[in-house]
Amino acid sequence: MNNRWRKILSNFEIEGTPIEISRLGKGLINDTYKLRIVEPDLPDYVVQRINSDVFKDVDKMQRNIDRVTAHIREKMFERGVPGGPDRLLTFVRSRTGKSYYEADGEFWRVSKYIDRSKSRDDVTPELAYITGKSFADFQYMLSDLGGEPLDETIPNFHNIEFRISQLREAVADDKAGRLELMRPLVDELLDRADEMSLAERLGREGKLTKRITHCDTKVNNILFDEDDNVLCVIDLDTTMPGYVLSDYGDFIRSAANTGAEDDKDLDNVGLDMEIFKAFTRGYLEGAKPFITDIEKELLPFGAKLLTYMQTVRFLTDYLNGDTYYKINYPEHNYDRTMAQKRLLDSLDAHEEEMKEYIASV
Ligand code: ADP
Ligand code: GN1
Ligand code: MG
Repeated sequence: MNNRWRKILSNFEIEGTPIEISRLGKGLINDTYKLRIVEPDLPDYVVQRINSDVFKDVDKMQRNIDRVTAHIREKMFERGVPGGPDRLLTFVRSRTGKSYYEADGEFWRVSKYIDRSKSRDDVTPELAYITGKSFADFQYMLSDLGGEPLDETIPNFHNIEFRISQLREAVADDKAGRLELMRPLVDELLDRADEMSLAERLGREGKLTKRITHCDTKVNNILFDEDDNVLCVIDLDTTMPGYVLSDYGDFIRSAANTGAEDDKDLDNVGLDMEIFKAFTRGYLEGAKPFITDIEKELLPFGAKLLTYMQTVRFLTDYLNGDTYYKINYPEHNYDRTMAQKRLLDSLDAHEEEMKEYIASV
């Protein structure tokens, strides 16, 4: 462990002797590490450098997260859920008493590593079912969070009208000189702008209400134990007011794909109906206490919307010259864009089948 790490860690109330730090996860925004502690009876830690270009007000974000975790802790206590701290993110206080520390313009936070946890990038139908229940239950537990509404940690994060306006700007600027090749796709996506703005319109008309949503319901934001039980929902940075369509749709987008998010072989990519069905069944079971008819009816639209939105976001970043998402090679955002678009085509093709299934549950 070098001096730079020692200095960062010295700002947090860490128990035990840090020995080794190693990279963790595949997130596209923050940098995540595992910190190993020498003493075997003490927990390890997760150390993260928060991307403050993306999360511009870290203090507000951490206050959101503190409120969310405190509320869920209370719910678990009321329910008598065993396991306590193993079942919820626990952030370590820094010297300032807050759950993060700013040093040299960098923002850091530390949480307890959840012991014997596994995360996955793909799921079986059984896991999709319990994941659906867990994300719905996460929304349910937060449905009676009192006080001021949570802060939008990224303003307009899942507002498709805003994302479309960002694409239009990227097209106008063509900063990376990549527009010519992408023009047909840009036109095809922009032609669907109205169709995809349905939720925002319904929101304005008062027909669809915002709840507290996680807004990053990728499979790797759930931790499982060695028997494949769900331990906890993690990565709470974007937990904020939103439509349930966000959480439902982002899971289908990220997990019910027969290929990878950045698959170069587009023939691998398509909707996995088994995962779709299992997740939907779990989600609807967990959401029973609160979901309205219109929300339920809009779920297939949510799956399309989040996939469309991610296509727009990857394409925007590609046109801007890769300034937002981490990339592993120069054309990475191109591959991501094309793979998301292929998934969107597949969702379009399965629309009736999705609707029929949801109506039957
Ligand atoms: P990001 O996706 O922004 O990089 P996450 O908070 O999702 O950050 O963490 C990345 C990965 O690190 C997760 O997918 C999970 O594998 C692992 N991880 C994160 N927090 C914990 C934790 N408290 N205990 C165990 N593993 C964790
Ligand atoms: C980012 O870094 P990660 O995996 O938590 C992004 C999500 C995207 C996702 C695409 C703050 O999430 O919105 O859906 O990449 N997070 C942010 O894989 O933009
Ligand atoms: Mg994550």
